[in-house]
Amino acid sequence: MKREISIIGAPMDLGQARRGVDMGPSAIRCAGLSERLQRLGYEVYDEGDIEIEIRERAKSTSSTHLKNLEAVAEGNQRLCTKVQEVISLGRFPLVVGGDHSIAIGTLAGVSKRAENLGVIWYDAHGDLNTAETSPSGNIHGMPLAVSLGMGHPLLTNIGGYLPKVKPENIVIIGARSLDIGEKELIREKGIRVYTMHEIDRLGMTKVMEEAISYLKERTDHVHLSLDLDGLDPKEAPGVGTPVVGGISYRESHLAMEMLAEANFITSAEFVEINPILDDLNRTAEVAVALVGSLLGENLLFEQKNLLTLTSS
Ligand code: B3U
Ligand code: MN
Ligand code: MN
Repeated sequence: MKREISIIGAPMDLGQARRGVDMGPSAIRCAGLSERLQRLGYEVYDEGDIEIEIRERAKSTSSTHLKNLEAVAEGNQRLCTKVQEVISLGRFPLVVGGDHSIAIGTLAGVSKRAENLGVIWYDAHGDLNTAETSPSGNIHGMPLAVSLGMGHPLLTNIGGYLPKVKPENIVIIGARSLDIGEKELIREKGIRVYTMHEIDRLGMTKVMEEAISYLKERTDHVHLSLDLDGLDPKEAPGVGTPVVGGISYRESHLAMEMLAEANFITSAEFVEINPILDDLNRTAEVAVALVGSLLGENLLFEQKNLLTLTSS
């Protein structure tokens, strides 16, 4: 049984305004990502970083208020191609960012093989803005809407088809900063959301049990898109848009361990790690620890089998 993982770095910072998140892939490598996975017994291939234009050269030429639109679209097209290549080799794509606009390319890459792609969006935000509803023009606040087929065609058409995901196949976990337009879209499309209120009320165990059984019923592949700002900024301070009152480190590990036990995640990305804003390299270290749990560290401890990472 193949247990191969490809790490793909996406040093994207053009989807938002703060400097430094392009160093996320480097920070997460420094925190020992590949060694951690090797220790779990996986065959790890580091694919290096995809090419992203630097901010100084990424002038937006079109009339839109979406910041760095063309350069964000080009980088995401390259990411999509890379993810598809990795999948065709039978490997698990693990994308490390970079701001959350890279989910546009990752989802375009992973959804091609799926009839019904499921997405777990672990985030303080909904990332469901369109050009019309975005308060900032920052594309990192839009990738989930783009994946639903809503937004600028340069973004929605990446990979050559749309939409990438159906609203009923999405579960958002950890939301606590949703814009008005995002709330309307969530209601209109019937997107399942577990806000901090539900996490407090039900507990993470119940939230994950529900999310897992909901997605198991209706999807054939499930992608985890984990924005480190889903966690509380006390525990993951190195993010560009921290929001107080977040998911704890322990709840996050529990969530990842439950996903490992369910053995149905077929791709993942960890985004928004900004080492310039971090407390030493703590947030990248948290990310690496969570990747370990997602990929079965606790199962090994309990002497169960390592995940198969079937890609079919
Ligand atoms: N919803 C706001 C803020 C935001 C979204 N994602 C992040 N921040 N990280 C926006 O700009 O769309
Ligand atoms: Mn996000
Ligand atoms: Mn966020």
